Amino acid sequence: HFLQNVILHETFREGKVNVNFIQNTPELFDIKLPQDRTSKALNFLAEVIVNGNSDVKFIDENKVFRDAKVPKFNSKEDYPKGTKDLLTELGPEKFCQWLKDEKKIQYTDTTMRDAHQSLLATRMRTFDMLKVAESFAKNHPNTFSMEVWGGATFDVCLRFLHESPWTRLKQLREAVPNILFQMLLRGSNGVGYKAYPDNLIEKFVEKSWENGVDIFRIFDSLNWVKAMEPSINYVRNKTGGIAEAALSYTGDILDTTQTKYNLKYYTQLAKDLENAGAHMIAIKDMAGLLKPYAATELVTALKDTVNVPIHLHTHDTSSLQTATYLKAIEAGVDVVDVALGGLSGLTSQPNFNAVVEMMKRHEREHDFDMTKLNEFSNFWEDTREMYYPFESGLKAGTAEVFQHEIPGGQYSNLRPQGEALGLGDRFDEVKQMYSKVNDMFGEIPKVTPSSKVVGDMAIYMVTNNLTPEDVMSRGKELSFPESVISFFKGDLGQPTGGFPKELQKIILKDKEPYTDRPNAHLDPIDFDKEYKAFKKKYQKGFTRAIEMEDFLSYTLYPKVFDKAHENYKKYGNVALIPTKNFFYGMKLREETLVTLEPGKTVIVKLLSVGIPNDEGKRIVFFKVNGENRYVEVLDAS
Ligand code: 3PY
Ligand code: ZN
Repeated sequence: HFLQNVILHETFREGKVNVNFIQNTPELFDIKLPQDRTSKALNFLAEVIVNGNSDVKFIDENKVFRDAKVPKFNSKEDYPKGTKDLLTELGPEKFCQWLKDEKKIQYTDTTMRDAHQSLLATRMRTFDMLKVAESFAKNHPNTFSMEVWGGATFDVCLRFLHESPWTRLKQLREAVPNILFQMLLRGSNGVGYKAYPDNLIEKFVEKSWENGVDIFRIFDSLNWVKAMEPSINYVRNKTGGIAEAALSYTGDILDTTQTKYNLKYYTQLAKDLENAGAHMIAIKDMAGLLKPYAATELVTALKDTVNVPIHLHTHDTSSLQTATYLKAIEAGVDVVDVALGGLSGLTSQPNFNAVVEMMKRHEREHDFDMTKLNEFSNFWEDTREMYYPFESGLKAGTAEVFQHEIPGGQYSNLRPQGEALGLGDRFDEVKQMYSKVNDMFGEIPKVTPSSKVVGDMAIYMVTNNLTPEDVMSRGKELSFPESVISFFKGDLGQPTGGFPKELQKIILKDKEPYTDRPNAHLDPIDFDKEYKAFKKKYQKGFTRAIEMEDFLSYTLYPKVFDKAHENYKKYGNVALIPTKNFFYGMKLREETLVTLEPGKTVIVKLLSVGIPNDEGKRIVFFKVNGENRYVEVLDAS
């Protein structure tokens, strides 16, 4: 262990060792016999068996899970060439020219990011993704890109799944070396909910690229070009990847009574983003509001306005959006976002499998082996069963979305957020209030984090039985949610046309708003100093050398990182625990396989769970590879 401490020490790794190294480095002698990985995995299993997984709010004891089958592939065979190889060969500019010239419609598969973010509260675990990643890469190298990272997945991965999002990215990249990977970046808000220092976003972009991201879909929750520009530049200057800037679509361009978000607004925005350096433009229809005939107009106009490829993203909340895709494809859109059948539809993306069928014998058809593609849909349908506590409860498409405009990713969160505050029966009111708040705020695009501000205000008003008129007349006496105050101060940037002045005064009281970039008010990160301090604090709990990536996780989410780190020290790498056991523990006499590293799999069988002793602890007995082991767990009930 002394040797391990030496080898892992940063001074040693950087080759800066001198004769005083051992003498001046007392932490090298901090030798605690670490618990082995099997014991840590047993600690975790025993904890969930006795106390449950705190993230699972109810358990259906009768639930039977099906075995999700991984579609066949040849693990010995080389990967077929895909878009990632093409990007490496051509570089971003020529690659985008190739894409524009390509007649076949291209597909982005969002299954591993937006689909589960929008259907299962972002809880999909790396374990299940890794099961099929290689098979997908080998069976469907025709896929344009896979959205696998960013948005809410970063936060949820650390906070609820206790995994490192970076490890997820690295492992997926290894399993899928041939297809482009895509992430969703909230511009100056990174993968968080507030503005971060510019140099943090810059480092984040650089590291994301190094670990496997190729396409950065950059958006700003107020469509503020100034807020997207720095991220576009970081992608251009620090990576060999593609800067895809997004227009967040709101309103309805066909409705001539709506004058704010009309065709001219979007074409101008696209032009500005192209001028800011975007390699591609995305229409980010986060709520699924772009209707079929509007898609014809918008895509046609964008094609006439900019020279870069157009990528269309939508959510099928209304169940109408496949028609939108057909119209967009006929108008010349280059790529559309789809999710594998089993995780598609409703608040997720349109169905990959069905869209490919729709396009058969169309002049822009792109060939996919349907039998195989359907097997992947089945894999996710079966896998999804294990995530049932995180389902949103929405059972059918809803045309109401055209009124309330709640984004797909938020919809599945807003109901539980309301329920937690006792508004379970008043979700209809929350949805209506959401739309009224949008009007009060002067009609803003609603996408993370601006959507959260509108949601918080709606919930606040419903909880306190306030009407918009009440807010205007009695607002001076009210204390508004933190996120709302922060928004009106300018912390998320400036909305088109500015803030509604009267409401801004009511909400801010005597606080002064600002009108420049919120990032300008933040001190840059002192990487040298802060990274060093971070390493000193956290290295001990790590069985590998700490990396800049860990520091970035910590800087974005300090408390969440700290908790995940505590968890790691106790339970080791819980990403290795099979999903069924991760959420629900084990039944008596159940056997499960835990692969601790390639080639090292242990067979764990649950033998018995004892009654609590005087200290309230239960003894959980396992058989591990034929040997008896036990763990003591405090029963928290
Ligand atoms: C996110 O920011 O996570 C989104 O998915 C926005 O649509
Ligand atoms: Zn989305």
